Amino acid sequence: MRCRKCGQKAVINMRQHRLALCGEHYLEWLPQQTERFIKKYEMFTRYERLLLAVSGGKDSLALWDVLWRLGYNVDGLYINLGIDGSLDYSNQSQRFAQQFADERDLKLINVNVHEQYGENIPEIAQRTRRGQDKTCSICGLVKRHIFNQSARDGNYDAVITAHNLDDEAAVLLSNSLDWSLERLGRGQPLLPAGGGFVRKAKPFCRFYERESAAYTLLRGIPYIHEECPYSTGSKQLFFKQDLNRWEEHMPGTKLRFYLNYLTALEEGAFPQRQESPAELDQQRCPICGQPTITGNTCAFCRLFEK
Ligand code: Q46
Ligand code: ZN
Ligand code: ZN
Repeated sequence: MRCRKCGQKAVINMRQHRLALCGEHYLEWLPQQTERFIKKYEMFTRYERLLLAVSGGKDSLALWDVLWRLGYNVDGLYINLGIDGSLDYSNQSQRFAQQFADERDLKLINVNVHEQYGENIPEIAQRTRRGQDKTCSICGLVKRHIFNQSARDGNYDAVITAHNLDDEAAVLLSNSLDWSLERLGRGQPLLPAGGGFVRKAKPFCRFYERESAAYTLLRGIPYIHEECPYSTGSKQLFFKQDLNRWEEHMPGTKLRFYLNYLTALEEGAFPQRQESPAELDQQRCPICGQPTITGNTCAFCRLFEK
């Protein structure tokens, strides 16, 4: 397989685009495409302050590297969840994130869930006696809360996550199987700010997982290779494996599934929230001040009330 641009040996073949590239041209292509998506979905500009959720894994470090090289003003946020497993998972991933930031003189904000709230994720899950998928839903809730809070405290213009196409397609499949119209109504690559929520963007949403992994490897960025021990056997992983099987036989399936969904979203196929920003502003948690759907104590504060 040869690089389409220079004819040298290709290191990656993206069958969904019918495009093979050598290392040098791939390292040019991925940032160019990222810039294209940022502009297409009007995510953010170089004049804004951005906060990126950094996990120490390949996607978030690749995205941080790309945004930094493209000249965006982006700080990182690492949330130490207190997940140890056999590999001291959280502390190890924090070290990779910190090393990345130090080497480029970038700012990384560290939040330790146990130090801040008195319990880490496995302890909360144990106290509330949740199963594995529920541990992930608690973890997601805690991460979203801290992420939004940190962005508001630091006056950031937008928060960024490194969700890739495999993540988005798996969530889409899960929500489609559940016919969860409310969730299907908010799967855009850009969610505007409103009612106490900071603008949220996903610049990697159109890249396959193997593409961000290839970028990290070609750039020689050290990252945590182990997956979180709670991800094994999760529903999300199950959907990803199925989608990969379909992709193998029908290249482009994941991309088509996601892009056609975005078109359907734009055409109004799913209900959008009707409240105005002013109405949403009324709906704040009396304990933490963050937005809630009901206007009562938010799910995060309820988790710690119990
Ligand atoms: S970190 Fe948290 Fe993930 Fe681990 S506990 Fe589940 S949600 S799998 S992205
Ligand atoms: Zn080339
Ligand atoms: Zn609250």
